[in-house]
Amino acid sequence: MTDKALSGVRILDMTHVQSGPTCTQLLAWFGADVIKVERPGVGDATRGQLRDIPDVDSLYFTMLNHNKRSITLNTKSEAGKAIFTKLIESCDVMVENFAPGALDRMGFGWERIQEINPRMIMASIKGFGPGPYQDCKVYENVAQCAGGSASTTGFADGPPLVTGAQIGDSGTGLHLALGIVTALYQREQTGRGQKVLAAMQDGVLNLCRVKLRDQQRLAHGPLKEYPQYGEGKAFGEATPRAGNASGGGQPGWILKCKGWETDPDAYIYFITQAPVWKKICDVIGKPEWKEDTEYATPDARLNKLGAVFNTIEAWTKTKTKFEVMDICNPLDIPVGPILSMKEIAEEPSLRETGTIVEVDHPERGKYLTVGNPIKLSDSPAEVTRSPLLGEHTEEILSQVLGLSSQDIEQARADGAV
Ligand code: CAO
Repeated sequence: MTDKALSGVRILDMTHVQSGPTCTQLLAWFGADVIKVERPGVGDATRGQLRDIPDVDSLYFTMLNHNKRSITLNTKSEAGKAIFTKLIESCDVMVENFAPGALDRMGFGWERIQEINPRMIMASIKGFGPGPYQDCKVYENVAQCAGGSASTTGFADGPPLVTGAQIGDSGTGLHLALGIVTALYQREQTGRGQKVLAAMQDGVLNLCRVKLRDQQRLAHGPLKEYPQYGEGKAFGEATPRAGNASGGGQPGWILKCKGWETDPDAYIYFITQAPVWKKICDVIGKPEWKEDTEYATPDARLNKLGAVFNTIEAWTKTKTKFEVMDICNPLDIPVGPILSMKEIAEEPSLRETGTIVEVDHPERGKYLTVGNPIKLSDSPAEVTRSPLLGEHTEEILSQVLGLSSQDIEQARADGAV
């Protein structure tokens, strides 16, 4: 009897930093047994990065490694390699996001892994897929830049911008998790493992799909929903930065709300969705726009969106962002408050759904984390704390690999674990 969706699936987690750990954390939340392999005495580099409390695993680490077990293992030593081989025999999936070539240098390339366990699914995150940059080491912002996000983010008259959402790391982790469960499903029919690759550039580009759409629309005329169209500025050869314009066919913008002079997050996203235009005119005190041919249709408004939003803003500035929500939502006018991380952390409904979770850690005490954003009715995620470095070494060696206490002592004496 399984009590979680991925119960019975064992993951050999060779991931580090952010991209790979987000993937294996999701699989752990779905019930997989995730065994995180870390270098003895060192561990995942993020344990020590951006520490807020001396000598305690950082929030960076704890928030990316829930529900996992940690074994320390030197996979480059001979004794360590023997244990690693047994782990490959005992697991269903290996997940890794080492720099290109690192696994081959360790002696565990794809051919060797298949020899050891033909059912093994080997899932990798790399910065780039095959091609000129395949050997590059890559971090989040490199992927955002190479995947088309940075060139299309920011204001047209400013430099490219990276976004706060970790679309290169966590976004690619999410893509890889889908690849892994898909490969597990295919293995049900074929009995064979396979390689799964998610390149960060590809993952970012997938999330920037609408910008490649706009690149092709450019050949047929200006992008009328982009602010520069209304400003009479010419378009260049590539999709420009669109500021806060909506990515879809319904124009939107970020507008100031009451208190914006002192509160950096007193703003609202306001969408002038065509079907509710007349209601918007009434709400903002411009009923005459309803029948005015200069404003009545979406096409007529396109060359004066800036002025339209300035007028709406004159109204939103008289209300808090939550008052704007309260007035607009019953009228089906799509608006979204700019929520600060503080507001999100304190939002009771997010606590109730398990999207924000309070976790207790033996060394740091209580802290907040983001729980599983994907809710399965028959497999609810329960968030448990991240492991200490090597916390489960003995348990895994004896219970998973069946090593005797003498074998374990020997492995310690050899410096393998
Ligand atoms: N035992 C022994 N050696 C181990 C080990 C273990 N348990 N775990 C890791 N190592 C070794 C690796 O084998 C590698 O050794 P070699 O360089 O001799 O082959 C070494 O540790 C370092 O691995 P690395 O090159 O992956 O790590 P790095 O810190 O230099 O680079 C990163 C980090 C993220 C840039 C690189 O791993 C990378 O490009 N990964 C792919 C893309 C990716 O996931 N990026 C997102 C990271 S999150 O922002």
